[in-house]
Amino acid sequence: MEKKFNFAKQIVLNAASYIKEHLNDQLQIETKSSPTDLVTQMDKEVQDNLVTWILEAYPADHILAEENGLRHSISDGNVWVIDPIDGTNNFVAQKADFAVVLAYFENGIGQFGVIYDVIGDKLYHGGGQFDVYCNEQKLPPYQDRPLNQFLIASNAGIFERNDWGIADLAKETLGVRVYGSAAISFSKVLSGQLLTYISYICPWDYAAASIIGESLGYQIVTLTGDPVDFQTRQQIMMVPTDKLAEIQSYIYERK
Ligand code: 2AM
Ligand code: CA
Repeated sequence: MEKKFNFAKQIVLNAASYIKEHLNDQLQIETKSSPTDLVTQMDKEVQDNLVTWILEAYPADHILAEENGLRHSISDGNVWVIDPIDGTNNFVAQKADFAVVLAYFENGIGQFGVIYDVIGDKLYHGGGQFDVYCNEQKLPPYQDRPLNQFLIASNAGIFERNDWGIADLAKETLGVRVYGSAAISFSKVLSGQLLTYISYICPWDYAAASIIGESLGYQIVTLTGDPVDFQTRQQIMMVPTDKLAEIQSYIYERK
């Protein structure tokens, strides 16, 4: 597994080098499910590169990835989960605060995750049998403190509408942050800078963070407290297991 883990880190860094080399290329931007759900040729090219490298090295493995309808179930065999660019709108509008994300499962069991904040040059990696690091720095497990000493992050719409009482929860904290990339937000939870990240996202957005987070005392659950399905877009939160009950006490169903 160590060889596969090192390979994963290397191809994520290679994908990021490709993005940096082409950072000033003209972007061909298309919309997908909504006017704010964007994809560019870079998302597709980076994903194609990652898929090619993985299948050249491991021809019997399978892929679940955001673009081009690659939808293998994580519970069936050796499965790589790819988000080539997480935070595409940040990539398009800011050329910063986006990530390359890779997770690896064997028959549904998460083996490791890799999240690379490309412009911030921070590689978060680990989970399963591997310790969790940001670059060369080992990350400690969740350290508890009161709600009013933490920031939280969510997607802007959930906060704006107070969906599920999330704005009410935010009032009990130091405040809410909106970063526009699930992976960047999760990385700030993993490094203890945020208590939780609450959003409406897809399996490739949360797979790596769920594997890495489990090693540090976090879990990703739906806002109803159920396990995530790794198939559909769901309203989810990454929370410290120690704080799950307290956070859930603020959450209620509301549109
Ligand atoms: P993406 O950039 O890979 O699409 C933005 O709030 C965050 O939500 C990003 O991490 C974005 O991932 C994710 N997201 C998932 N599904 C989305 C959708 N349909 N529209 C916009 N953002 C989406
Ligand atoms: Ca993406």
